[in-house]
Order: sequence, then structure tokens, then C-alpha cells
Amino acid sequence: MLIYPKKKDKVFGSDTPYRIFVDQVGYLPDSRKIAVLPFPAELFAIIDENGDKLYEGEVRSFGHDECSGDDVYLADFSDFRRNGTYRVSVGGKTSTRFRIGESVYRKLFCDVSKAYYYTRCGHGLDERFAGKFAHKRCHTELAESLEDGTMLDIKGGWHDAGDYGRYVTAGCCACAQLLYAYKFFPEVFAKLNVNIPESGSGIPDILSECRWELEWLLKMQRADGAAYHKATTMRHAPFIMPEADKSKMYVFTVSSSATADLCAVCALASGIFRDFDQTFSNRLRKAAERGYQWLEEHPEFVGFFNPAGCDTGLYAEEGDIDNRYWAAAEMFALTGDAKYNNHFKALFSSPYFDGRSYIKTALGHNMIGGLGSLAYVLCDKPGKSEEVVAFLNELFTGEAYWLRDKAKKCGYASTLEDWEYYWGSNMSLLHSGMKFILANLMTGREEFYEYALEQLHVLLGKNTLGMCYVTGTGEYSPVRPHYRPSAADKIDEPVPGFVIGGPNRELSDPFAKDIIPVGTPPMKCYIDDERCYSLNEITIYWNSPAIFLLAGIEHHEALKNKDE
Ligand code: 9MR
Ligand code: ZN
Repeated sequence: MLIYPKKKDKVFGSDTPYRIFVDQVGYLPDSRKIAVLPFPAELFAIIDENGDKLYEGEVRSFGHDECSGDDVYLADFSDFRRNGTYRVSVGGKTSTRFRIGESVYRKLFCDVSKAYYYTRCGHGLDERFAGKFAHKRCHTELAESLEDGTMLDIKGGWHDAGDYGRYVTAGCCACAQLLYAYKFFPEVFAKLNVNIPESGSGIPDILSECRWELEWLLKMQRADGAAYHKATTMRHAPFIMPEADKSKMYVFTVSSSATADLCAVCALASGIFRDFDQTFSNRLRKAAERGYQWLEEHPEFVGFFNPAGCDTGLYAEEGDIDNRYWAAAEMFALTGDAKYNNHFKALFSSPYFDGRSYIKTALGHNMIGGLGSLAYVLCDKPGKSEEVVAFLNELFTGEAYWLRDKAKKCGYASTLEDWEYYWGSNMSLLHSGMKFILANLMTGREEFYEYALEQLHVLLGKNTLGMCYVTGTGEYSPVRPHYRPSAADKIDEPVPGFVIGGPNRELSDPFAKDIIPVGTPPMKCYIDDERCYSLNEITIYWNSPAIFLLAGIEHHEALKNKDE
């Protein structure tokens, strides 16, 4: 039994082992490189593995940083460009190890992409692909429909998160972000081999992984086109392996947000799979059309509620306009049909967005308008409104400037303000990273690219706890994620490659509430404890923005090297 620090006088989290904070994976040679110190100092050095000093610089004061509660000091070694493995050293203290090199993020990119394979459901994980994390087939039985008691085959897909549920809106969001990463950076994925059963099939691994989820999503569509909201047991399983979870599986009621998201992602995927598998592409297109037809016949919002006695995830939404906006955009992008264009334009002007235009760039499972906007901006079909496209480009760019200004105010260069440290704050951080990549592509401004990298640095250890929030990565990263297989598999290390939810000032679970003192600075509201699901869980839609961001970085670097 581990004894965690309990409420005490000094600030919770300030006794973290490394007190010089760097990106534990590393830095690209030409990029900005800043280590953060939460204590004053005059000089810092970069040392190699032998402890030899290779670079020296002056520490400068940033001032007080609200989110971390730290007085922040910066050690800038941007002009140190030599490839190698180093630590930052100040007085007797050192940072964790990190690398400088052109391809520093490649292994991480591979790991976060591979992570989806470990979440596959209805399937045994083969030792050839999963190594010691192999396990037997799980959740293969038919599931009972809560609508009419019929038994349905909904085998497959990815486990959502630390739990074994499978949720349609969450799955659509994750899958779509991966598909967009592919759409923007196909050449990057052409080279990515993550050693899954489909590797070498001629289809990029990322698309094979998406197909695993898409096949499940197709099963979650009712004959009339509506989508069931989720497939889970009635209550979350205890900390057992997935194959040991024998509780009865249910398919819950349909929702209009799940229907719209399923329609959208099938339309998106249909366009992409046209180049690889015409039959699959047609199946996806038919599903998208059926889904859309149901939406047309049901203009009212159909929300989702858990039945009595059920404690699995809700993914509740307050409305479905952003989901319908996304669906209309993808249908127009796929078919070029004027009907969808008109629907999209009408939704674009919906009063729902008045004073809330940020929903048109939002990339999350609960607000997904940004994917609709991307679909419309990228679409090459005649008849699209150039005025709308110009507006959306402005919106994405304007938001990137706003995010940049927020990052400038933070000692750690994070875009997150106090209030954004909620459940899954690392997702918001990564969405900022995605938005910087998009703004860099839209405007060519390199400053946006630098800030995209900064968000990655924050995730990977340049934060007030010095925690690298990806399992199996860096020298100091979570080893007790709220991830059932890792809690149950009797293997010391966690399954690698998962982005962790991260600090959450709202302390949304009873264990977090018990352990973390009220008033702890937001960026310190985190602990590596498997009970704390609101701090230390993993999800499929926290990895997907990391993949987009890392693919964007690979793409940028390849272009740069070509230019040189
Ligand atoms: O990621 C979700 C987060 O944004 C919400 O605040 C939270 C509470 O509703 O739910 C999170 O989603 C969980 C889902 O409901 C069930 N599987 C695990 C998800 C991550 O914790
Ligand atoms: Zn399963």
C-alpha cells in the first residue's frame, strides 16, 4: 500500500524530484529551448552524459506564474543546437535527461499511434504485436438492446479509456482526428509502421487502426440510420483484465449527437478509403447517408441519459447543432450535393453560434464544430461559399493569436489559464497545439509552429510537476494510470504511449478530493494515483490530438529539410 502525501502546510506538488523542468523527450535542433526553474539562480549549464559542461547561460526571471503558483526563472539554450543527450544543471541540481536531434519525436509518434492497438476490444492482443501486454479476447458476447431486448453483435472497436466502455461520440471524435491527421499529412503516415496485424497490407497503419473502430461504429448504427449512444456494462468493472470482465453488455438508446457524429466520420472516412478499398468506402458512404436521412427526419435534439442503476460514462451534450454542422460539412465534402451545402450554410448562420463562435473551432467530443469547419475549408466541391471559408480561416487564425498571447503570459508557455485546468486538461493543451499547427499551415507564420512545439514541451515535462504526461516516455512519467489493464496485468510498467488526462483543479473524483488540498495551484492539481480517474486516466481522444500535433511536426521538419 502506497502512502501518498496528505494535506500539509507546504504547497502540494512542490517536492517533485526534478526541479528543473524540460521536455523530457527533447528538442529539435533549431527550435526554441527553454528550461524552467521554480527557484532563482544566476547561471545554468548544459551537461552531457559524462557530466561535462558543453554550454553555459544566464538564468533570467520571468516573474510570478498564476497557474503553477511558481516564481518562474528561465534557462534559454535555444542557440545550443548540437545533437546528443543532455541534462540542464544548476547549482547541484539537474533536470531529467533529454535529447536534441532532428527526429527526437519519432519514437513518441510511433508509441502514441500504437496505443490504439492496446485498446482493441473483442479481440485478443497477440504477443507478436503486444509483447508482454498480450491478453485474451474480451467482450465478445452479444449485447442486449435496452430499446427492445434484442441481442446485438457490437463486437470490436476500442475501449474508450481507463474503463471498458465504448461510446460513439468519443470514438467518432478520436477516429476523425486521426483521419484528419492522415488527410493533412499523408506522407508522414505512409512511413509509419506500428507493428499491428495489418502492418504491411499496403494500407497505412493509422487507417487500418481507424478501420478497426469504424467497423464497430457501423455496428452501432440502427437499421433506420440512428446511432446508439454507447455499449457498456451497467456498472464500471473493477480493476480486472478486459477478458475477465464478464458482466452483461448493453446497447443503450440512440442520441442525435451520436447519429450526427457517426454520419460525419463515416463520410470523412468514405472519402479517404476510396483510394484503398472501394467496397468499404461504399459501405461507409451508405451508412453516412442513412444517418443523415435520420437527422433530416428528426430535426429535434435527442439527448442521452443513463438509465437508473447505470454508472458508466454519459458524454452528455446540451445540443446537437455543432454535430449536425459537422455532418452537413462532411456530406457536402464527400458528395458535392448542393443540399448539404445549403444545410451547412444555414447551420453556420444558426443563432446557436451567436456569441459562441469558438464552437466553430472546437475540436472536442463535447464541442465538435471545428471538425465541420475543417471539412468545409478543405472541401474542393463547386458551390462552396468563399465568404464562409474566409470567415473560418480568420476564426482559426484569430484564435491562434489569442492562444499565443495566453502562452506568452504563462511562465511555462502553456496556453491554459486557471479555469482550463479541468478534467482532461492535457486535451485542451493538445487542442491548442493542433490549432497552432493549423494556423501555421494557413498563414505560413513560423511563430505559430514554435507555440505548437511549446504545448508539446508542456505535456512532456516542462510543467510545474516536471511530469512527462505520456506513459512509458521520459525519465519521470506516470506509472499508475487509471487504466484497468495496467492496474490488473501485474506488469510493473504501464502500457506505453498513452496521454494522461492531467492536472484538474476541480478535483472531480473522491480520491483527488481527499489527497489534494483545496487551493493548490491548478497546474499542481495532479497525482500519479490509479484511483484518481479525474487526473490520471487515459482516453482514445486524448491520444488523437497528440498524433495530429506530432504528425504536423514531422511534416514541418520534412519540408524544412527539403528546402535546405
Ligand atoms: O473526458 C470526459 C470529461 O471531459 C468529463 O468531464 C467527464 C465527466 O463527465 O467524463 C470524461 O469521460 C469519461 C467517460 O465518461 C467514461 N470513460 C472515461 C472518460 C474519461 O475519464
Ligand atoms: Zn473489450
